[in-house]
Amino acid sequence: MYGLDESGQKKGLRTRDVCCFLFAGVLIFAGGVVGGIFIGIYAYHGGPSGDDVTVECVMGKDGGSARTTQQTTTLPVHTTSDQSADCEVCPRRNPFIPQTEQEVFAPLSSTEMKTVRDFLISKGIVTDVIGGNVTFTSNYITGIDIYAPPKKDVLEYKDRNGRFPGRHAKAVVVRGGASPPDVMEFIVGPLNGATRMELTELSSAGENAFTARAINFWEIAKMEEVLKPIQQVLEPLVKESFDGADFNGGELFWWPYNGPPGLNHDVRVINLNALFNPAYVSGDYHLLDMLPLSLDINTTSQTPSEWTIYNIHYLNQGPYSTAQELLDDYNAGTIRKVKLPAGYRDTLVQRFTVGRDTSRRLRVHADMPPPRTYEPKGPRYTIKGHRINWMGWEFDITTRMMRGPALFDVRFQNNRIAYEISLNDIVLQYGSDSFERSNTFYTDATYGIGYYTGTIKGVDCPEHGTLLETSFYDYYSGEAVTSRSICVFESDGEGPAWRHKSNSYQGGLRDSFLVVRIPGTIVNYDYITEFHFKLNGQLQTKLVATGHIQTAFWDAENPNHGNKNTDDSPEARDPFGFRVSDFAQGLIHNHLFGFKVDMDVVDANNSFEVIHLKSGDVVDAFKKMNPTVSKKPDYFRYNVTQYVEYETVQTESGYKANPLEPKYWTIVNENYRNYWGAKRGYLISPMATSTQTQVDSHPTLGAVSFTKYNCAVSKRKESEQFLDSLFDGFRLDSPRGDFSRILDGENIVNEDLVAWVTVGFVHIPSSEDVPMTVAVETGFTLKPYNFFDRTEIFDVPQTYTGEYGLDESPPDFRKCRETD
Ligand SMILES: *[C@@H]1O[C@H](CO)[C@@H](O)[C@H](O)[C@H]1NC(C)=O
Ligand SMILES: *[C@@H]1O[C@H](CO)[C@@H](O)[C@H](O)[C@H]1NC(C)=O
Ligand SMILES: *[C@@H]1O[C@H](CO)[C@@H](O)[C@H](O)[C@H]1NC(C)=O
Ligand SMILES: *[C@@H]1O[C@H](CO)[C@@H](O)[C@H](O)[C@H]1NC(C)=O
Ligand SMILES: [Cu+2]
Repeated sequence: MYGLDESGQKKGLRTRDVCCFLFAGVLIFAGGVVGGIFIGIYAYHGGPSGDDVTVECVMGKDGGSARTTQQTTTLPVHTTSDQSADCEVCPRRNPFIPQTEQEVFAPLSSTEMKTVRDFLISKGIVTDVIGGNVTFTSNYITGIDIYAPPKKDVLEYKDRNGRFPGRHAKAVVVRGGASPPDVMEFIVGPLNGATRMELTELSSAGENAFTARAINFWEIAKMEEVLKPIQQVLEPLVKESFDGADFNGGELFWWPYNGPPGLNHDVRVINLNALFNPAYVSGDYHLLDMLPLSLDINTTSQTPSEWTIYNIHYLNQGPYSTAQELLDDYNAGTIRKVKLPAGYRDTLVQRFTVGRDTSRRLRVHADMPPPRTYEPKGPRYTIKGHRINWMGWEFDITTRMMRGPALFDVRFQNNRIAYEISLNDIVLQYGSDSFERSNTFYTDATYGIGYYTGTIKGVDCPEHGTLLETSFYDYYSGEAVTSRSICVFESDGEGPAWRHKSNSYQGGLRDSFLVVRIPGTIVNYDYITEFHFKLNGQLQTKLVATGHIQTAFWDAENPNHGNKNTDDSPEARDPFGFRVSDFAQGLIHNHLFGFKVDMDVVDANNSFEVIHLKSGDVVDAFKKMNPTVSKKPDYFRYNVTQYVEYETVQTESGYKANPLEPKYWTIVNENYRNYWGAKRGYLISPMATSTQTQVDSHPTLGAVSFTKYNCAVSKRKESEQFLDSLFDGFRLDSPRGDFSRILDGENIVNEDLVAWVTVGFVHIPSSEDVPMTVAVETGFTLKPYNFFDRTEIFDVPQTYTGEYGLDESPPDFRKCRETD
């Protein structure tokens, strides 16, 4: 297609550089002559800034001939880019269907959040104080989310044309003015005004202590104030140690989100860690330059003047109860010191910047646009509010600021598969050889997972995607923040969903699937939640992590590193990870993502069947099904075989993924059988995943005990809405959301079941995590398992030629220009 200039003359293969020539040469062998010429011409032109050549839909008015040209001619055609502008823009079918009735699950609107806030004010639960006027004795809202009404009411409405159950909200309220002060969650609803709004308390007064609330910036601002005298005392130390930087000069900052260093729920002790953070002025935290100065601050009292500061550590040396004691030792030279080189601070921005490295030459052809996909006839999905229909699939999508994205009422081919598939929490547990980072622990739902603020154009969502609205409550302004952060698009699988090529026929189906993607940021990390709806009834839920890692100060002289003359490179690593920069170590940690998967296979009357994959004695293979088989049948050549054992799990149970003992976790409905008599079911299949790798005695495990299982199944209850509590991260010694409250031995045969699925990965950062961790993913797939009578994919046009069937090709289309 490329290779001739306007006069029809073949361009010579001239090279700008040897590298490019060699690359072209390789491609000539690999890709054939056309590819080679293409590369040659490209090299000659020096990229697309030269004459653009294209054959893309030359004949705009008559798509047919453009198609013929592309398919039949091997002769390169040269047109100008102006001609491609002539060609028609792809028709954009409007996916939206007018939304007439209210939705149960869609994210709350700004008006609804205002309704909730006004209502809580009118009830005297909070005051209308906001922003800078909030104090530690204020009662105020920190979060408002859409809340699902009782399932039976929703099903009555959705399945049997019953009454609209109303839209409901859940509010998280910090009650500094209560006695005792506490944190509470309230349900408010219905918001639609049909009946009187009601208030339901999810906990009793005082049940969730005030000390269990999330850290917010009022507390941070007060801590910064209280720290001023200490900063004053330490000025000579920090200036000498940290390349002349000083807190008071605005060059040093404190990182407040290390998690709770104390186990005691009665007190609130926050660990602060000094860091360089030039981005602080814009409210960002860059955690690649943590410094070895740290302290604990007891913020239990509601009167900041009563806060105490202690456990001051410098290079792991301490604890000092006052800054002066540390300074005295420092000045006396009785402790180890660190001295960053002069000019180090000038390199900070360059250390975390992810702007392109302009000192590097671009890779060959990197200035050409990469491949892209488009929809020749517009989207094949329709959207009504937040309910989406695509190729037999139908579901509601929503997001919640505390817990993140959720699907509700998921159906395929008119069968309900799941009532809810929702992210519930993201857990991170770190390890470090430092006072300040060894305790780092997060349950992200404590702070909120779903603060979505829109997509990055050109990165998050393909141009043909459709964006849907999300919302969260901004407790500083007291108002909702809405953004279009849910990206819906059809993806070209670019390969076979299935294929077969035999002597008598060949056929296949080029895969395509629907993606719902919600990208978000939680301080340093970015988490992208994705749902992939497949043509054959599979539904994949994925969590993708990218962003900046958290580090600890790399202390090159750390005495715990031992003998440097060993071959264990103690100058580059210690038991908690690798050095990744001059003074930074990437810390070992895990990411665990907990989901609620409320399966309704056909209906809500389900059982959990585990299929155990076994290998062993032939007689054993028969034992469970038929105990009378006592001798290996003669027709078995070997006395060992692989086989399966079916187990209907009787009571609530949890399992770990273990490749050495493979299991199929299936949710089945014994009242509905496929044509062959098997219980219709769905399989819960984790992607590559880690498990909870901490020993059970790890102090954080009580707060996140759900992570002990990759798949746990319980009987569904309205009172068991989420897999953990928002507040346990701050009361490690007495968690109230322990998973044993859910797995408490109830019958799970022929019941409404919830599978609590936890997947994740262990992260031992390496130098390639700086400055940016490139996307890693995990997740799980729900797969039809005896749900249909045969492969559920032959009701879409496919490619087929040969005997036994109808010759067919995918739907025809006119070449067109991608929608702008
Ligand atoms: C705080 O309250 C004062 C007095 O009511 C008001 O003028 C001011 O705007 C408030 N500030 C904020 C940030 O809400
Ligand atoms: C923290 O402060 C509270 C209240 O001021 C006090 O009762 C408690 O003993 C302190 N705890 C520690 C560990 O300092
Ligand atoms: C299978 O047979 C072999 C030889 O006959 C014997 O050594 C072995 O123990 C048998 N294995 C089992 C699982 O029965
Ligand atoms: C669920 O199915 C079982 C087995 O058919 C039946 O006995 C039971 O009544 C059903 N439960 C409900 C709530 O429909
Ligand atoms: Cu990580």
